[in-house]
Amino acid sequence: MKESFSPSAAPSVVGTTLEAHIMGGMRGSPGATGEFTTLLNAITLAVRIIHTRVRAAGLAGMLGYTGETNVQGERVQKLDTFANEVFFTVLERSSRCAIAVSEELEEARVLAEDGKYVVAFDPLDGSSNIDVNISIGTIFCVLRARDGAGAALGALQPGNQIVAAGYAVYGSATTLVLSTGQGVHGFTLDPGVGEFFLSHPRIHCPPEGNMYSINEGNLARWDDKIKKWTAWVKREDAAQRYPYGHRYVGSLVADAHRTLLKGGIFAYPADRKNPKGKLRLLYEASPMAYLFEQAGGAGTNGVDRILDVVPEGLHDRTPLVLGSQRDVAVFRQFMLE
Ligand code: AFP
Repeated sequence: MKESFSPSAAPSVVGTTLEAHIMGGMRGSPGATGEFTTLLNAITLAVRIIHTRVRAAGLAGMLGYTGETNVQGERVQKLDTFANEVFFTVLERSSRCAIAVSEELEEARVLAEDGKYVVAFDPLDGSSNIDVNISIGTIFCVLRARDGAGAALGALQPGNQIVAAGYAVYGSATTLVLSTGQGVHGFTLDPGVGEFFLSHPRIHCPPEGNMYSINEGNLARWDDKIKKWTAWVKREDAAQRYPYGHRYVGSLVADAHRTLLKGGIFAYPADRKNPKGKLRLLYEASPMAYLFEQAGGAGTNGVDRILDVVPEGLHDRTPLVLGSQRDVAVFRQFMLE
């Protein structure tokens, strides 16, 4: 006799989509209106569109510079402009985003007067790596809009107010790592289907690692504390698993993603050239620190928790240290000596 097919009993051949995951998280939340889900779906649509263009950039004449310089004083890539426009368009069409802040624009933009959320994003991080086919990414965070606050003021919130954050890595695969405050989950894009499927459930940053990630070309500009710390992680001490291996891509998403999954430490400290650090608080450091904390790791400016730093300006910079609890704590000890 043939066994009858029972869908619920059979192991699923279809993975969990990102959309189903987001909706599952919202189901049963008191006061959930679906607006947050709509906003996150809009962001993931932007990521899928950027993914498609990044993959075909060399064929579509999308490599190279536009000839312009952005608010950071950096040369703008054609793909930077494209990714920025995609983000603004999908956020505006979602009607859920009150204020949007982008790395590419000096001012915050009001998109929907009655939107409930603020979104801060770096549409294409690591873009100087585009032309040489190295991993790049998108970083974002979502905050609640504040009643009566103007565009810029409404966005100047510390990371401890974040309600969701994530990043996409456009690498050998496109992976979206997301947290809505209930742990961190990774989704990999199936390009044939055009959907993200859950590939890294409940990401946990190991309590310690054996890799450090820093631009050592800046050594001459560092203060002695950073020099001593790098000498420490490079010393020979097999019992303590030193020296650490060195890895540095130069795309925050790629360096952070590896550190999140494998443990260890990523650091972009202040130096003589960048006395306040190089990375941006609102749309690079805060979302990453939120994800590391949600995954059991840590995110600091070397001494203090990044999530407690209140931005004074939309494009504030900060030193940034991300990684395993123990490795970030050791770094802090060196800074406090
Ligand atoms: P680009 O977007 O100009 O490539 O800068 C990337 C970045 O903001 C961040 O993604 C990297 O972690 C960091 O700069 C790398 O900076 P260095 O090239 O100074 O190491």
